Amino acid sequence: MKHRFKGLTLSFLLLFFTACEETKKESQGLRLREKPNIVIIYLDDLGYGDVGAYGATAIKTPNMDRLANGGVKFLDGHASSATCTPSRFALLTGLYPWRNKDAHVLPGNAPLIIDTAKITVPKVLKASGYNTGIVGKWHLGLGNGDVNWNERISPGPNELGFDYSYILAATQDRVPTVYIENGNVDNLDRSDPIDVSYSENFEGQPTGKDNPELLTMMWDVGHNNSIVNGIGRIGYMRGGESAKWSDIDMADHFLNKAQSFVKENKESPFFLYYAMQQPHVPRTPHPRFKGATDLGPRGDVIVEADWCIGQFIRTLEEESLLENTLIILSSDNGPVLNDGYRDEADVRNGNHTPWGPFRGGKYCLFEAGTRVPFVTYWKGKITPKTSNALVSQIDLLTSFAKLVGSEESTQDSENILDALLGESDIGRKKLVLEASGRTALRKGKWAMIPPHKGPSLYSGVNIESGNDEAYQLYDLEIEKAQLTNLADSLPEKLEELKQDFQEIIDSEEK
Ligand code: NG6
Ligand code: CA
Repeated sequence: MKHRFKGLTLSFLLLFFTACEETKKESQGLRLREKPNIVIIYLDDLGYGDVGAYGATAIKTPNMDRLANGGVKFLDGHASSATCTPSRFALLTGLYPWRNKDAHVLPGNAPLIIDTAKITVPKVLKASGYNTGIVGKWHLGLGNGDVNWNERISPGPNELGFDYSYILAATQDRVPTVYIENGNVDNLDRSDPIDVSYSENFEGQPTGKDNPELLTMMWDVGHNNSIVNGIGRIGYMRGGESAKWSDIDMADHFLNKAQSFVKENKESPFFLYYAMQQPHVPRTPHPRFKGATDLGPRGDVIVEADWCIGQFIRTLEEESLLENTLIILSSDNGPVLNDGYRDEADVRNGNHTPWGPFRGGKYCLFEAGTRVPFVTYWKGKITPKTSNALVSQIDLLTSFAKLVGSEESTQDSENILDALLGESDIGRKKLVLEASGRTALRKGKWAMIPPHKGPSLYSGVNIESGNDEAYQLYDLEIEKAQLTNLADSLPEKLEELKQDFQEIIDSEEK
């Protein structure tokens, strides 16, 4: 009797514990499902003032506006650098780009500049149960040097935490002009292997310099090496005919891949880094967007990008995922008009102000170099608002980690999750900005640019560098355009910022 009782108690206890385990598993599963999908929509060279919600009138961007007006529209949001590679490095690693001597605009055959042992955004999210993907522009190098484009190319995005990758290696204006899926060149015919060189041409191959009659878009500065689809590129390439991309179809192509990724991963939380190629040069709108603006191809490709964003949001809606997806919309650096092709971006710009109310643009240390459209959108979760918080893309790593319950962080990436979700107006206090190897500091309303040698104007692109041999100090609350240097009149403030700046710059990488 006693034994039977004991047996029963044991069975009950067993049942009880099994039930508890099940509930625990279920609640974990629930929590897992409750983690929102995360999508970064990242444009290339889109300026603060290129978006309707940020003041543009010559370009209509209803879909970006929908995100900006339905989410948090940050007015002081920054890319980590005024050029592409360093910004993308910081976005994925949560580290300042000036910590990595290789984080500058890379050629298309550069080796991968991120150490595969380092923590990255996709690794953090993958460890929290996310399926991770990148579609679009990479520009962080591939392989270990001397890449063979006809075999699997590694290391690359898949070795940094992305389960799926569909990328272009560097930029639309650099060879190789092919797509790479999970390390393999897409549509490659092995009997027509690809060769790439950034030092010399392959015998018998036409170039933009020697064969301008083959060009449909004229180069202005550089961009006169190999010709692909009538467009001169940076770098030389031979072979790979069947794999070469169609420039006018690139936007649709990436959109398709991004939509497929969403559909294939809708059951689990997913992270998608949708790195669009517009409005970087060469600007090649699909014919259905030609003439969408009066600004020429630069305006037209922004409308094209906006349409793609609309289609992408529609897919999220159709899959009933919009309420469960945090979308970040931003750009890798500030705007540029003529960036090396004669595509009329400068002559047809009219009164449009891609740089918004700020000074400078791409490559530049003044605000327009890094202050870009920065939007967070999460339907039903984020209450629409405008935020003045100082936020940087470098902070996404730690903030996403917090969002998914991970403790991962880096020394440079701050937790600004509350600001990103619109629940707080407090962003980061200080931020070091970078432009082509030069650095400057933002602290609250102050911008401080230490002395930098070199020309004050970039030839070719006609953009100021921000360089001066003296210290520059600006009060952005009084004057967004950074015209009045207060360094001499506010020596104490200058001293304070110099010290803050030096402290960050001297901090060792952990
Ligand atoms: C510059 C190119 C420019 C663009 C830029 C990279 C010339 C004259 N200029 O060297 O066209 O490709 O590199 O842009 O070649 S970024 O957005 O990827 O940083
Ligand atoms: Ca860029």
